[in-house]
Amino acid sequence: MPTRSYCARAVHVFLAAALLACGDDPQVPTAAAPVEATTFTGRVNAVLQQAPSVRITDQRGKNIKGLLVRWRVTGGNGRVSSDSVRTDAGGVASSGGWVLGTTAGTQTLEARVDGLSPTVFTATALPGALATVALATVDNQVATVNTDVPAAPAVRAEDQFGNVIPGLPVTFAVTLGNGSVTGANQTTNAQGVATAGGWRLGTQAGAQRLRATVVDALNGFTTSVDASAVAQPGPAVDLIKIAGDNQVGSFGNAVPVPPGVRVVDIFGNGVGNVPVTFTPGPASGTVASAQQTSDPANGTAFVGAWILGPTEPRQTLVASSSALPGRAVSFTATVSTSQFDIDVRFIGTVNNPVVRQAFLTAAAKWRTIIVGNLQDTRVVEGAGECASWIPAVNEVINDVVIYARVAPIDGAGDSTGNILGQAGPCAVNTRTWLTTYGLMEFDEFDLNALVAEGLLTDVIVHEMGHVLGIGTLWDVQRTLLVGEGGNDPYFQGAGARTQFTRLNRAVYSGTPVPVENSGGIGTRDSHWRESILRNELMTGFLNRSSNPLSALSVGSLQDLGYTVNLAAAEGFSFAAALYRFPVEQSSRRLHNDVKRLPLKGFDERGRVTRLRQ
Ligand SMILES: [Ca+2]
Ligand SMILES: [Ca+2]
Ligand SMILES: [Ca+2]
Ligand SMILES: [Zn+2]
Repeated sequence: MPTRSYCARAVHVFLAAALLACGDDPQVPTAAAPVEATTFTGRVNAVLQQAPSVRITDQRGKNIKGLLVRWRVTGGNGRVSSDSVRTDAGGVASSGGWVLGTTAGTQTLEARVDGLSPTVFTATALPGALATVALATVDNQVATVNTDVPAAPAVRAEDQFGNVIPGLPVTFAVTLGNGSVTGANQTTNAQGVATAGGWRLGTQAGAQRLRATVVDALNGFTTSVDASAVAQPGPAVDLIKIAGDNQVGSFGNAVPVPPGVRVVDIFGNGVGNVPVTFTPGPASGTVASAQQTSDPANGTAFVGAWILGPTEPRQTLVASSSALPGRAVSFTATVSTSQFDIDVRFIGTVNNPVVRQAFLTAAAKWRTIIVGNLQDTRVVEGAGECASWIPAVNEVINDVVIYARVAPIDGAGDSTGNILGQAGPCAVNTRTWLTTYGLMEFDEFDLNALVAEGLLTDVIVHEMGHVLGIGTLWDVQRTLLVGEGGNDPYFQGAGARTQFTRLNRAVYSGTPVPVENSGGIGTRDSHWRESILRNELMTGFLNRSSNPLSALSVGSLQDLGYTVNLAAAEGFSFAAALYRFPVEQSSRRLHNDVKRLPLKGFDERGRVTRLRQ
C-alpha cells in the first residue's frame, strides 16, 4: 500500500492526529495501552492513589505526542480530573486522578482515542467509613419474660452513602431490663449485617433494651443502635395482698381502704385480665363489686367496697381466682364498737385516692381511741363563717363533722414558716365544750412530699387530733393549760398526767405534762414538748421513723371529756424516744399547724355563743 494513499486515507479517518503527523512520515495512532494497571481498588468518593493513564503509539510503535485522549466514566458515578487531555512527549495521557463514585462495587473508566478501541480501567470501590448502624430486624418485639424475642436482633452497618460495610466487629449488650444476650460478639457479613445469637428478656415485665455497638477501628468510628422489646408477664401463679388488711371499721360501713390483691406470675410481675373474686367470710358483711378482673397495667384488683356485718367483732374477706385454684388470700377487719362518729367532708377537688383514704384511715383510728357517743348539736349558720371555703351548715351533727380540703397555702418546702397543713375546731357543743365541727386544710404544694415520705397518714391523724381539741380546746371553758406563753407551759389534766407518769419512769423531773415552749403561735402551747416527747404523734414535729399516738394523748382526750379506750393507744417508749430521735435530723416541722379560728358554741337547740372572734 503506497504511503501517500494510506496517509490520505488516514487524514480522512483520523483527522486530528493526522494533521500533525502527516507529511512525509505521518504517525497513525495504532495502539493504546495502560501505562500501569487497569484494575484498582479504592474507597468510594475518594481519589484513587494511582491516576489511570494511557500511552498511545503509532504504527511503528513510537509514542505519539499531542494526541487528544478523552476520559469517560462508564460505570459508577465517579469523575476524573482531566476528561480531555493531549498526550505528552512520551505519548502518555493521564486522567489526572479518578475519584470513585459513591456506590460501592465495580466502577469503570475508559480512555478513548478516535480510531482505537477504548482502553477500559476497572476499580473496585470499597465502602467508606462507618456512619450509621440501623436495626435489620423489626423493633419493639414482644415476648414473655425470661424467653427469647422471636427474631434475634440484627444490625446493618453503612457508610454515609448507604453502602453496607462487611467485616466490622459488633457487640450486643443489654442496657435495660435484666435480660441476657447469647452470641454477643459478631462481625458484619457481606451484607453488612451482624446478628446476635439471641436475646433472652429479663424476668421483669416491661420495657427492655439492647444496644449494638459497631466499631470501625480503621477510621476511628464507633456507632451504636438500640433495640427495644416489651416483656410481658408469664402465666398467673399467685395472688398477693397489697392493700386493706387489718383495718378498723364499724358495723354497716365500708372499711376505709378497699382490700386489694395483685395477681402475679412466677417472677412477681403483675398479670392482667385474671378474674378475682372477693368473698366475705362468715358473718363478715357484704361486698360491692365482688367480681373483678386484674388491671392489665399492674395486675391489681380491688373489691368495690367491703361493708362490715353487724355482730362479729373480727370479720374476714377472702380474695380468690378461678384461674388459681387453691390460691386465696384473707383480709381481716376489726369492728369498732365506737359510738363516736366523725364525718369527713371533702370540699373542692380531692382527687388523689391516697389522700382520701388517709383521711378515712385517720378518722377510723380516732374512733378506736374515742369510743363513747358524744352529742347531737343543731348548727345553723351561713357559708364562710369559720373560713371562706366552709359551706353553710344547717343540720343536727352527730358528734363531729370535719371539712377537709387541699389548697395552695404557701408553697412547698420544709423551711421556716412553711405550712404543711392547718386544722382546728370551728364550733363546740356548749354542754360538752367539745368539737361539733372543724376544718383541716393541706397545702397542695407539700402533699406529694408527705406521700413520698410516708408521713401523710401521720400528718392527717395529727391534724385531726387538733380538730378534736388537742392543743385547741385546752383553754376553752377549762384550765388544762398552765403557763401559756412562758418558758415552761404544761398540761395539768389528771388523765394525761397519769399516763405521762406511767411512761416517764423518772426521765423528766419538771412539771408534767411539758407543752411546747418554742416555735410560733400555732406550734407552741398546743403540742407536747418535742425536746421531751420526741416522736409522740402530737408533738409539733413529725419524726421520720414512727409517730405513735400514745396513751399520753389518749389521756389528754379523757381530760377534755371524751370517753376513751386507753387500750387502743399505740406503744410508746419515753426513754427510747428521748435518746433515739435527735430533733433536727429526723423530724419534719409542722409549722404553726394549729389554726386560730373563730370559735362558736352551739347548744342542742342551736343557740349560738361566740367564744372567740
Ligand atoms: Ca354518735
Ligand atoms: Ca407549704
Ligand atoms: Ca416529734
Ligand atoms: Zn400540730
